[in-house]
Amino acid sequence: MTKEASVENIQSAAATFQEEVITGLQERKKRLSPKHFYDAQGAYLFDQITETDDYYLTSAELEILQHHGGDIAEKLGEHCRFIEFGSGSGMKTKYVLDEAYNLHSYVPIDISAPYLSQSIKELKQDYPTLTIEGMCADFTTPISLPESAGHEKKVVFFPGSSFGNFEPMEGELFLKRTAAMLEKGDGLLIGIDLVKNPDILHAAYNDTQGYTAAFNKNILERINREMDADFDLASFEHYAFYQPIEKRIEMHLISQVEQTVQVGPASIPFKEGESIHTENSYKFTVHDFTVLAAKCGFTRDKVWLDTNQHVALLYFER
Ligand code: AVJ
Repeated sequence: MTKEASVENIQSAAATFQEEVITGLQERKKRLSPKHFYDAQGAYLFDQITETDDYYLTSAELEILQHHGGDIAEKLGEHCRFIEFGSGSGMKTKYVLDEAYNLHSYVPIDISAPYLSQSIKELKQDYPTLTIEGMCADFTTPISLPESAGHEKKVVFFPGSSFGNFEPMEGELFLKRTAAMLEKGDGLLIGIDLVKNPDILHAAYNDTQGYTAAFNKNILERINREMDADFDLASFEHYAFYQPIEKRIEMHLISQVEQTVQVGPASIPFKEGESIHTENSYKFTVHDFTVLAAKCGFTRDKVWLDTNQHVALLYFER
């Protein structure tokens, strides 16, 4: 990650953040994008969530990476450019990096600059000979990868069910764009959360330690910190539930009172009980996801499940 590039990215990201926040809060159904959860505090709270017993997603995917690291490395082959979207703490990647033979390079891409530089620093210590080309970017918009002179096989890694944050149309667009970034024979290694008993889903997004609630509310704290805003945190409540028709967890922040909140130049009125919709987290069946990916140019090659069959890691060939 070059210095100039990161500073530029951060400044334009700040402008986009403010614009998107105000636009979303002025809509009839108020909403904020879940990609804005991840400032330093949000990234920290998300890591706390992943360590709770209720939030099975991370441990289940780690189990798959631990048990099948060798098989996964075999799919990458030798001299692969391993590109990760939403690399976050980079914790999971180690399981793949440990098994991979002779990677050409690792390209972590994340929207959170502090998260990204921290994980690059740690990975450089653990893998001193590995070429790491970090990019601070929002992969929900079209991005171009750092140039490479060679013709290495590329594998895009999109773990952690981050794909679940896309609306159906966005997800399709993302898969089509990813396919366009790749050539025939390249790969996509993607983690999805599976449709399951709603009680398990409900518990995962309402953890008993309250980290998910704090994570959800942090988006308001972030707005207060970074914009001239006066959200009263105590007057908003975390509300998360499974919606089985759309097969998604919805997260909301519900205003407990009628109030007006100042957000930069905008006055945002709330009725008692009014919601800010902060996240959708879609769940899939292996079959449905495979059909979707096929429509976007990917052929499924391999499915790995955890022992509880809560999540799936899928390998597709372009
Ligand atoms: C990072 C999008 C996969 O949807 O489970 C965790 C985010 N939200 N708890 C998810 C999240 C509430 C997470 N993803």
